[in-house]
Amino acid sequence: MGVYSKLLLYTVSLSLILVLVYTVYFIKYNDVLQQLTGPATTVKVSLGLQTQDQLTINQDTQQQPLLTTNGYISYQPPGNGWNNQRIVIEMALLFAKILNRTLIVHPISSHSLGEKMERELPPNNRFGYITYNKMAASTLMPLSNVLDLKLMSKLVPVTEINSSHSQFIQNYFSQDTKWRHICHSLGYGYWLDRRPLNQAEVGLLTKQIYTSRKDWRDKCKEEQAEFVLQHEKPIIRYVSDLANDSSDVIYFIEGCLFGIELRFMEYRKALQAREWIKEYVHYKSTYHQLADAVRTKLGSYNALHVRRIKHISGSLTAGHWILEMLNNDFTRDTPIYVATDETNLKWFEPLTEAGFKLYFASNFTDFIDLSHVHKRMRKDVMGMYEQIVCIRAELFLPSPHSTFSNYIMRERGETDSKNGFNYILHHASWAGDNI
Ligand SMILES: Nc1nc2c(ncn2[C@@H]2O[C@H](COP(=O)(O)OP(=O)(O)O)[C@@H](O)[C@H]2O)c(=O)[nH]1
Ligand SMILES: [Mg+2]
Repeated sequence: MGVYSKLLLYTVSLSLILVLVYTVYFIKYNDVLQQLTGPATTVKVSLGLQTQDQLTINQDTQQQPLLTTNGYISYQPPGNGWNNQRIVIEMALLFAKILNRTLIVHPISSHSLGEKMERELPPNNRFGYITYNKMAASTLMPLSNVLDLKLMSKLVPVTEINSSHSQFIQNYFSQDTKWRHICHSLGYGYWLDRRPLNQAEVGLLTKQIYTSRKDWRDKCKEEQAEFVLQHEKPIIRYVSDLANDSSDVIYFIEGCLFGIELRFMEYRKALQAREWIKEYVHYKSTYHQLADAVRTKLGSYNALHVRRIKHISGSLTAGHWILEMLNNDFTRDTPIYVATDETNLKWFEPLTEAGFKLYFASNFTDFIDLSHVHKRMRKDVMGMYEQIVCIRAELFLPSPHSTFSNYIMRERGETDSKNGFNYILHHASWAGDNI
């Protein structure tokens, strides 16, 4: 081989190696590259978080142009049970969508660990969000392990935080970033999507019914004076007032997005908000595993959610559940899946003695492997699987006042009562329903 041929061969080989190295590098760091080229650069500021703390879930850049957003929306997670945390995420998603901001989501925490930590706090400081802030990242679970964030990011750009909340807060305080803190509680009022535009809408506004939740007044204390000054008339805050807010981050403090009501002036907008939640907040497909196994093993089945521990439904007797089942067409020859937080399954013996065939998560342990889940999170995660079992049952009976049950009912397509506390199933409602 001549000198020139050798040189040509070397050059071609070198180019091939360079292309290979670049491809490997590109695949490996694609996330980081996307983060640099994604919404984080289209918003006004970068939060400057470390890449290991933050994961940006971008839209599919091939199919859709990147959204340009006005900044970020985030929230103090409320701690407590998973469904309390889910509701906060859903509300933050609506705010992000309406205000065209990027949503920053946080990991989820264990209910039982939160309760244990709460007992160690002074009695006047026992809030889920305070325990949440004390939790190490190792006990928290990334939200992307639970919800399909790729799907959610088709509605708004989503940035996922995987650090502890105190780390997140520490990072942002070190940044030269403008934050707006908001606290608004159902104890003092509600949210409306915008201010009235005409007389008819002013009329609609003045007729609004609002029942203050006194038990929510331990949050957003600074609203108290305003509430008293306006003779306990509800404080209405308007989402549209935030549209021109120049803050880089709008942050809901004290876990206050839990329990809020967001009312819409127009019916079609309320419906749309509900559709956004229905379409873009989904469990990851793996969470259907238990429901598939239950269906294969039991065929057609009915389901109960029996909430027992430290909950108002815990006072319901076994006799109550038997009566409820009889009054709601549950038959003795249709198997019944019981989702419950009760660990003493002997409690259900009267139901079995009454002739009902009951099945529990413990009958399906072969189908679910939770060994990779933090011990403290296992009950919460099992509950997620069980919610889907209940959603897919023929008939379902809920525990009253449980956000766990309410989610199941909402996903089964049940509707709210017209008046009263219709935020129970849907936190987004139409102002016309509230008169
Ligand atoms: N595995 C399982 N856990 C449950 C069940 N019901 C309640 N839990 C546990 O109790 C917590 C309930 O909190 P949450 O989901 O906010 O619902 P709520 O308190 O009933 O409104 C969950 O996070 C679970 O840890 C259930 O049927 N199965
Ligand atoms: Mg709860």
